[in-house]
Amino acid sequence: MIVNSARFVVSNSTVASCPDEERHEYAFIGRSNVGKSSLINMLTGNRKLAMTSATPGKTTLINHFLVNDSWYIVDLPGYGFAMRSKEGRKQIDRIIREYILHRPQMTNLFLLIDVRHDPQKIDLEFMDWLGENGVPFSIVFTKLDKLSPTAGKKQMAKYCEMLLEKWEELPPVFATSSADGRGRGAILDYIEELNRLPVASAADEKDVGESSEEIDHSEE
Ligand SMILES: Nc1nc2c(ncn2[C@@H]2O[C@H](COP(=O)(O)OP(=O)(O)OP(=O)(O)O)[C@@H](O)[C@H]2O)c(=O)[nH]1
Ligand SMILES: [Mg+2]
Repeated sequence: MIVNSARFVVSNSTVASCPDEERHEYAFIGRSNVGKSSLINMLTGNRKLAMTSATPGKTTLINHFLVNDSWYIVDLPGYGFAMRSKEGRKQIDRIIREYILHRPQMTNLFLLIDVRHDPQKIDLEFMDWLGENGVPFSIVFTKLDKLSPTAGKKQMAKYCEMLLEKWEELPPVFATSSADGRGRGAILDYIEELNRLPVASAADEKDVGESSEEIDHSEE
């Protein structure tokens, strides 16, 4: 897919105030500093679209960007940022949870994992929570440019093997770098494919029965 245009539309702290339109949207989530905003800029070809920062905790709201005047990319705050106050973390977790569970037009959630790190409890628990709630998601390894090709492949294989110990099958997996653009075509093609499906609406929203567990920061 060719991206002809991408523009910022709105930031919100509650899902209820998000754009009320039947458009596909794709959200990007993961630990603080994993590279969500950078990936969005890489996908849209606009380095200034989503705000990025070397300091974790930059994105604190639900940010909608309209692409090709037809579908949305959503930049979400990162979870697991230890420097936030307990109240601040709770607030962010609430925003994330509500958005994910109550946004039927969110066609797919891209869960970002820094390829350099071994599996982290907080990400694994987050994936379990997505599974329990029937949320469609894909795994996006980020910052591949920071490892040699061999080390990157090895690290991803190790991660996937570990997931397969518990999961019957893997969700789609993408290898990316916002620095050199790898993975861009694969993600955009995947989005293009999903854009052909009808947009889900509140009427066919599954009764997901929100699990009451909060995202656990105890090891942060
Ligand atoms: N080398 C390299 N650096 C990256 C890549 N992606 C992100 N970064 C850097 O990682 C830092 C964090 O990137 P962001 O895109 O702001 O991360 P985020 O996940 O949006 O962070 P929060 O909004 O704070 O949750 C920045 O310094 C980026 O330049 C990548 O693919 N390669
Ligand atoms: Mg960000």
